[in-house]
Amino acid sequence: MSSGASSTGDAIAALLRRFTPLEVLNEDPSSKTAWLLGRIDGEDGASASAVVTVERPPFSLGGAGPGLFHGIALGEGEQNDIYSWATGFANSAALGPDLRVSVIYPATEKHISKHRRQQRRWVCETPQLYAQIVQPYVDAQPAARLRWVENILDKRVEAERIVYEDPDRETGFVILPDLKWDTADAASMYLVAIVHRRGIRSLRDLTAAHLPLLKNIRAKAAIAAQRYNVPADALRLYIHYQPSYYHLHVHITNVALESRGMSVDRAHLLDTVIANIEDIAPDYYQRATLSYVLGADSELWSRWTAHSG
Ligand code: G7M
Repeated sequence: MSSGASSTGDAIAALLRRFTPLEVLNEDPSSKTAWLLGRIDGEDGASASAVVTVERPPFSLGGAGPGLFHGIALGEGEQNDIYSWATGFANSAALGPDLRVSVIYPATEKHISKHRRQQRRWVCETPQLYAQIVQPYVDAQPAARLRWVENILDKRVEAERIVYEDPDRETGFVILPDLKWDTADAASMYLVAIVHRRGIRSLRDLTAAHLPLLKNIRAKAAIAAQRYNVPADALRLYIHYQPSYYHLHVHITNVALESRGMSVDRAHLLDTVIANIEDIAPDYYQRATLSYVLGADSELWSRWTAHSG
């Protein structure tokens, strides 16, 4: 799908009109997000699964003027002394959009299982267990999982969203807004740096040979963030282990943003990664024991249980 502004919105809206919901996969009141599984009938009559994420975006009230609440329609509420409250609809462009949707269509079983509420399991991965369980899983990832990454690196999609690029094949990368961020609100800034170099699958592959690349991302993230007036000392940079996609990328967020992805069971701070490799051992991540949490319905967890069972 191309990324022109309203034409993309129109295309997604047309898709969603054909969406039949089947199951609420998950709901998270704290991030005001819900994940739905459904079917979408294709133009050829065949139907396929779709995962739709709906969330309430943060307010961006910087330019709010006197007409802010002119369209407001409120329902049931309460008044008590000087306190009153009600819920309803803003109907106001000044308050920003009230819905953000993202669609995965057609969705694979892996997409569906990733978004379905599930029990979580802790694993402690030694280098030996990496070699026995995880590496075969990473090697078996279908190339199609990285099509969106290749689309970005080859400028086929999201090209106009790139805020910084270093084109060097070894130490270069692109920085652009993560799909989770609509760019309206700098306090929730969420960018992703995707490296040009192919074949660095995860944290486990990083060695001293990659220090120039990692330091380059560290340095240039500040230039990208300037675009949104986020200062260099308000950035949180981290790498997920396990990632969802095995092509090295670095998450760059405003420190003000508290997102699920920054939790200790997944996020490895880029500064620490650089220091571990530079100051402790060039092969730190080939020797380290790494702990993380997996969904109990994930394929990787089933490989762990098959190995221990
Ligand atoms: O968990 P992991 O470290 O693999 O995170 C991948 C990141 O890439 C997540 O923060 C996703 O929101 C982001 N992402 C995933 N896709 C499919 C896209 C995409 O198509 N475009 C952009 N800009 N970000 C994406």
